[in-house]
Amino acid sequence: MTDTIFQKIINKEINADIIYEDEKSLVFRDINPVAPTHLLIIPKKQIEKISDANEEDQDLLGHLFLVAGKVAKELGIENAFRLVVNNGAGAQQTVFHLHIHLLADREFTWPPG
Ligand code: DGP
Repeated sequence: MTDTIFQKIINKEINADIIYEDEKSLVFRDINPVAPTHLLIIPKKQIEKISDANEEDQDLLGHLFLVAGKVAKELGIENAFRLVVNNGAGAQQTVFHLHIHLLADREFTWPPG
């Protein structure tokens, strides 16, 4: 399996604006932001998409959400942010390493586009 661009960021083979890192996860700014604050929260474990996760990933997936809340607090955006996970090409997933988009600092509408 060839490494995705996110695996290269995890391996520090290419640069990213890293906001947070621990043994299980990494958070960095999206290179193509759709909001003034647009972060990507990723597991270091290679999981292509959320529908490929299984029971053994339960703690890891919970961890990613806790990291989202923690980083949001650190940035002072904890009262208004949106988390998005695109699953599969039909849902606009382009990088096949599971990631949660964290968007903030703009107006949001519902339903999302
Ligand atoms: P998605 O469409 O859900 O697969 O989102 C992938 C996101 O990854 C997209 O918003 C752009 C971002 N992205 C792609 N390549 C890079 C990169 O090399 N660096 C960073 N920081 N973000 C990237």
